[in-house]
Amino acid sequence: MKEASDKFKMPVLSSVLAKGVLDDKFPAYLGSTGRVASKPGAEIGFGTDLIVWVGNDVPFSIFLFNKKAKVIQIDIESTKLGKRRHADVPMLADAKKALRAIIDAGKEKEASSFYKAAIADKENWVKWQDSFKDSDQMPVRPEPIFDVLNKTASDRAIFGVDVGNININFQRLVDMHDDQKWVTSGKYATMGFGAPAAIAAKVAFPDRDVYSLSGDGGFAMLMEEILTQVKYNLHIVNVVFSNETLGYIEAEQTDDSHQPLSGVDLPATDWATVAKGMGAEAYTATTKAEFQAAMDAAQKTDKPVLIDVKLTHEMPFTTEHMFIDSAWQDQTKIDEFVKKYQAQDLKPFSYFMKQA
Ligand SMILES: Cc1cc2nc3c(=O)[nH]c(=O)nc-3n(C[C@H](O)[C@H](O)[C@H](O)COP(=O)(O)OP(=O)(O)OC[C@H]3O[C@@H](n4cnc5c(N)ncnc54)[C@H](O)[C@@H]3O)c2cc1C
Ligand SMILES: Cc1ncc(C[n+]2csc(CCOP(=O)(O)OP(=O)(O)O)c2C)c(N)n1
Ligand SMILES: [Mg+2]
Repeated sequence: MKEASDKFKMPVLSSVLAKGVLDDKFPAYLGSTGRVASKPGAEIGFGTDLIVWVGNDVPFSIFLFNKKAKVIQIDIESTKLGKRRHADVPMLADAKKALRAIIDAGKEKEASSFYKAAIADKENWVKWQDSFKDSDQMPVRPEPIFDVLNKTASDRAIFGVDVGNININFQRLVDMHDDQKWVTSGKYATMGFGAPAAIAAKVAFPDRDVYSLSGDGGFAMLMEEILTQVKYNLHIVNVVFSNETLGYIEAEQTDDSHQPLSGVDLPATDWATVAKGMGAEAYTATTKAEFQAAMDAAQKTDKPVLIDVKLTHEMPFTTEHMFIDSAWQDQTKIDEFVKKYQAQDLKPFSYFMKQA
């Protein structure tokens, strides 16, 4: 994939589940598109006029890409060809072999304005995200927490990821590299998935460092799995992001259905006490420094560990309803959006196209 991207100067998007297919730091890898996505990923999906679709079965693809784009689709199962949207050139083939043949047959391309703009758009996005790494905003933002996690997790770490805003934050803020692995409940979106997934990972790979990452709602659904971790003496670090809401749904109610919030608030809960009651080691983190101290302590024990991060109630930047482009969007809405997400330093894709 990397070779194809380099040779033909094509930016790469992946499905959410394929995060890790390339190192996140590869400049032309823009992440995913949709709601669980990066800003450049979501923009490029709509900006492209050619998609080479490699082993991808994303259910809502039709909504995430330029409907007029031409599609070359490679899939190993014939039932997948044209399943999600029309394919102009369907190829029934193994992705690796097909890409190899395409790379060998094709001529190297010069970098187009589109390619250059995509890379600049990603740089702008990464820089913007990085600007919050040492934020002392209280309650803490996700960026400082993921900065510690990125620096602490080994090159062979495994992450069991729950369902909720953790999908968005994990997608954007974890720099997958080397032999790291991760899993979430893709098509079924089953909350409560994180802790049992981490147990499965630790049993299958006992010599690797394993993390479960969950929201407070998702963790509440299967928190008794801490008992299993204690019973079988599994050294798993369970991070619970407590924002006292079913945040992913709160954001949908605000942005999609524009309704008064309904049934999303969760009571403040002391997850560290809950976990200690079950026999795990547990910590509460309200700042980056406290999270770092808890992660350091977690490296020094063989027991299961829980870290309850008291996270901001602010929702992640939405890629589905962005108002950032004054060329065609209402300035009042842009001002409101930019203020809400502290997005003053983010520029729209059209800006980078003009520069390229
Ligand atoms: C809360 C939540 C929100 C989500 N939001 C998004 C979102 O915004 N955007 C998004 O992209 N996803 C999102 N997802 C994930 C989404 O629901 C799907 O699970 C995911 O996109 C499917 O990924 P996939 O197509 O790579 O994998 P799969 O569904 O496993 O499909 C793999 C495809 O590859 C083919 N294949 C396998 N092996 C080969 C081979 N050797 N050669 C060629 N073809 C092969 C298969 O036949 C199949 O068609 C979300 C999930 C959750 C939990
Ligand atoms: C079993 C189950 N019930 C409901 C949902 C719908 N749903 C998706 S995300 C979400 C909220 C997740 O809340 P939380 O775990 O607190 O994470 P947050 O988004 O607040 O970080 C809900 C209710 C689901 N995916 N699975
Ligand atoms: Mg929550």
